[in-house]
Amino acid sequence: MPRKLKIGIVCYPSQGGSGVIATELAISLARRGHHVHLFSYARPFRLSQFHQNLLMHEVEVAAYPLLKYPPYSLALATKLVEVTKHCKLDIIHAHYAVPHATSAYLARQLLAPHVPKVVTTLHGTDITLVGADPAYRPVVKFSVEQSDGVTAVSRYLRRRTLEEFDVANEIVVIPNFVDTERFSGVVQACERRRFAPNDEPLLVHASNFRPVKRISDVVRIFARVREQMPAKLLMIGEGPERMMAQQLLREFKLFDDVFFLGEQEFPENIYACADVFLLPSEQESFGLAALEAMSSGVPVVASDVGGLPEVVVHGECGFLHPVGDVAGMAASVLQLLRNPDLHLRFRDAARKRAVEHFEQGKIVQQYEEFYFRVLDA
Ligand code: GMT
Repeated sequence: MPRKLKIGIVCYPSQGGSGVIATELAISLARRGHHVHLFSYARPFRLSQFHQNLLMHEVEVAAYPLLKYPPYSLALATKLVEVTKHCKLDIIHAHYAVPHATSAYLARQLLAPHVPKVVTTLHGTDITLVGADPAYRPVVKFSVEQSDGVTAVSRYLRRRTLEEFDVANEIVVIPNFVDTERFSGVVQACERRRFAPNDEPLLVHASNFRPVKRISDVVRIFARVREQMPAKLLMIGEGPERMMAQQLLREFKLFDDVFFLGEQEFPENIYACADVFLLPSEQESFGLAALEAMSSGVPVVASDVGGLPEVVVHGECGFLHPVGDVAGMAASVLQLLRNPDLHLRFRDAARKRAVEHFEQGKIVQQYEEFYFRVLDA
């Protein structure tokens, strides 16, 4: 009888990669027979139906006039204590260190001596941006070091964490994953004609439209491609830079060639129609959206930063260029669109790499084995 655990998973509910990974991990673990409890301030974006063995605990923050910023991390710690006591959780798995790792530490202190093990998964900006901020840095370092197990989503992020924080504990790399059956590139609902009435090539981008994603580069790459050939651009996601992107497209007189689709619950239906995925980020510890596109058979043109070279193999399933190299990225897009044989080879290679290295079942197994290792330590 395989060992079954009682696991708490903490995450942000947003569409961002860390919330997606945490939710898909919770669903997979529940399907494997573990009892899983998800903690967040709202129902996670990817938790769209009931799953056996999976319970959602919404953290409510009590407001009070004196408190300008209601302390979510304290309310989360309280919820973790309450559920752990009642359900005897074996593990609390915090996704994104800020503030989840700190709340998990606090909960474990309150639960002594019957304590769960705390696992923290580092996702990227919790180390490189937010965590590195002097306002949070010492507490993030402490919380990571107090974790019973620490994972990072890429070798790059493990390296950055050791460099920036000089943490004493071992950091195990467990990469992000993708459901390669769901993101297969073959779906009924592909509506290519709706976006490309004359069968124009379709470029796609997906992100939280924050400055780190360099949305203006996405627009500039598209503008250079459009100078050379017809094409359409699909923009998936929402965020602070959407208005800037729309304004820039009007200046380029390209607004009619772009579809802003907002947050998409089933991005696989969009990727199945796409020809190239663009991700010219300033920083990217992994780039989950690029992996989902690759699994759908879409070659990726991105920046050669962070963990992206661990996901996209340059010249095989996409092209990587220095941050800001809009001309180089546009040239790579045109090379793919003008050479059907090359494009087909890249499509096959992208799908093959996603299946062989990042398939959901294989990676979830690594998390399971890591839990057992932490519990038996
Ligand atoms: O930090 C963000 O911008 C959001 C964060 C998230 O919660 O999605 O993204 C990070 O985690 C993802 C999932 O592991 C990674 O795929 C992203 O590369 C990473 N973002 C950055 O490193 C900028």
